[in-house]
Amino acid sequence: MILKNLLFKGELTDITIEDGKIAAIAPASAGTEGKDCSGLSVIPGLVDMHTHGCVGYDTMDAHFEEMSAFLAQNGTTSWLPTTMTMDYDSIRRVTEASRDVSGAQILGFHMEGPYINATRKGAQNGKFIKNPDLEEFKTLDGMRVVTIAPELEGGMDFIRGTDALVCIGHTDADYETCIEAIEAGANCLTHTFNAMPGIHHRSPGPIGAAVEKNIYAQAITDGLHLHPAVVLMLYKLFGTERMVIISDAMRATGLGDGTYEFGGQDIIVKDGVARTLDGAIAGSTSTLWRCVKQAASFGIPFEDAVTMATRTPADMIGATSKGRIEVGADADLILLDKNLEIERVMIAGKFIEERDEQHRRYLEEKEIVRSITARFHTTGTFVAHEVINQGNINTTYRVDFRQDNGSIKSYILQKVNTYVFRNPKEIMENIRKVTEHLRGKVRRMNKPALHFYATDTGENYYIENDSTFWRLENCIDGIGYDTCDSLEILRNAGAAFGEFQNQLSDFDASTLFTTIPDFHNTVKRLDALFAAVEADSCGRAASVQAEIDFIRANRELASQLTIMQENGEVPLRVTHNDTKINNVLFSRDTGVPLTVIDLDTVMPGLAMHDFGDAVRFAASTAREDEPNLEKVAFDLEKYRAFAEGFIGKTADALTEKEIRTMALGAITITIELAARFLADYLTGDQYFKISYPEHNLVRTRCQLALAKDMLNKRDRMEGIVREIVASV
Ligand code: GN1
Ligand code: MG
Repeated sequence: MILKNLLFKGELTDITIEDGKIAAIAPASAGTEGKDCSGLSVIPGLVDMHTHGCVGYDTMDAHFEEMSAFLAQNGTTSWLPTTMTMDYDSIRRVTEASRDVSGAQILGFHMEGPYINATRKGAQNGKFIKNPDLEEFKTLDGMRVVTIAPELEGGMDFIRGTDALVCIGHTDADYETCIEAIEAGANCLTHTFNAMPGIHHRSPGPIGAAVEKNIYAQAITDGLHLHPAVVLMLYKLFGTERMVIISDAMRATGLGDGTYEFGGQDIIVKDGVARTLDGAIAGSTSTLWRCVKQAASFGIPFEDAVTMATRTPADMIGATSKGRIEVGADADLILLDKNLEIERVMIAGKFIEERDEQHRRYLEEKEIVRSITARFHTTGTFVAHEVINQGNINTTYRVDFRQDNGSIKSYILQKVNTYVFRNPKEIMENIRKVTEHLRGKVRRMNKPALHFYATDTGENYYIENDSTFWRLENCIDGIGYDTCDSLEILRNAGAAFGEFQNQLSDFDASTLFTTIPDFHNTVKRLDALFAAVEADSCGRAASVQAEIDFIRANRELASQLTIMQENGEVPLRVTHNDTKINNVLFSRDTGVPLTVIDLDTVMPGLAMHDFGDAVRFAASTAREDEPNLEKVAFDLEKYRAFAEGFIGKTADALTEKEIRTMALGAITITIELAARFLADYLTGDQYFKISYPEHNLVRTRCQLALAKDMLNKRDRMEGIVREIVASV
């Protein structure tokens, strides 16, 4: 794309953009097509390294879409969502939230507290203040900047030890301490003058140290936090190379006066000024763009004010493709009219209007989620939702509700796939019985129990317009693994599924509905594949001959367990039937398994299938849909670890035949799943969710590669089970 007739540094020129980057800044040759910008001037998109919120949202809400959209409209094209002094879990949630936004790009996070000085807390919540803790900080993914008070115990070691950029702020440190902190690696002052000692002629304080050592200085130039003369003074002291304009904006930005929550406290905004109940100024309600214009109005040349909100912060945080208009930089641009009003904004080569589609879809989805969730008995007020990319069948969201005390309570909302689950009410009936059966046992173990919420009419589901089927369950705070290299965790996962089976051993299987008939009837699954090959409704069969041949060649082997079950040689038990390791949630603190989730397919089944499906997934060296088959192998060490956990729990209950066919269960279920993926590919991808057209084929090939490796290792797989049984 070429933007033509832009005023750049006082001259008319064209800017060529390729792959989201600036490819040329020069008049394009005559006759080349482009978008005429008829003399609009261009500056880089703004970079806000210190901002908390806007349009009713705060970084601590851990939902960035709305904020990013508003920021982009106001010229901020990238930012560091800045966290407040709060408890560790709340801050961690922020770092784990989705950064896939349609507007201003998220370059990482800025953590403002809790490692700050209580006497200079400003609007931070004193309740959560503590000394710097490097080990804790390291667990927070994506923290690019941290504000700390260096005088706190452990402050200097923290500065020396961290890779993040350290800003000195909310501090009572004197000049000498700040010099030491800067020598240890601190490189910036946080909202200079605010929440720190000022300059005294015998006590130059943090600012004296910062000037002497030539580090960066953030300044809130909204006209409220600093007197205009002080803004000019900082400009003269630090210059465009070192002074960074920030907004420090809070959630009222873009909205009117009123009472707002900020870091777990009430903030009152009156005439655009935000204050805590004690009267401390609590962040600004200005956009960064307004701060730039204010700074210019105080006498700083406009270009310099722009630099201090673009290139300087970008350089400071090491985002050197941001905040500049030069060849190779990201095409983050603001087009201004003659009165310096924002006309258009571009992020990574796309005008934000083109990104509106993503935002519009988000808002639509949000409205659906909000209105459906309202049907269930929840507490608090709806904040936002996030799509959870988990599972190949249902659509899953996390829905967050703010509670009266400011904390967030999350729920899991699911839209059940009624193509796959033809009778979802029966599933919910099964789940009700199973969770009730489990609840008492689980409580005795002091573990969280799954719970589905009721609607006003008392059902544990809600059907919208006779068509979509929804349910809401509690969100258990735990970690799930899509891949896992830790043998310890695998062993624990095996134990969790084994335990699950044990807990259901006294459950009356005859009370369960069969939610998907013949779910793991491998004979029928392969028949269905061959019927799909025969029909070839999408004309894809010819291209997958090798895969079909392999499955055909192993048809007999893969049918053995189904036939044994039909002959009564192995017993039906109440099984989970979908034992991917990501269906076990582990405690974040102790790593112990908390609960087994996804109970949709709890039905009578074979223990070998639960075991087999789990190792198929967890003992593979690659993801289930790895396209590069060289990466796909069956890892016997992982297999052993899982088997130790699973068999350790179930050996007593299992029959001799079951134990002997555990390894066969793994091979069977892997071939069966390959056949299911392939049948879905041949019939037009109606069953499994796909992310790209060939996804089911890629999954098929990956499963077959895994099955081949299992076949080669079958003797050892069987040997390992025998060894484990002998030792328990
Ligand atoms: C499906 O929804 P999810 O991802 O938990 C499927 C399983 C497959 C699995 C493969 C009801 O499970 O049988 O093994 O994909 N569930 C159903 O990833 O078909
Ligand atoms: Mg499932």
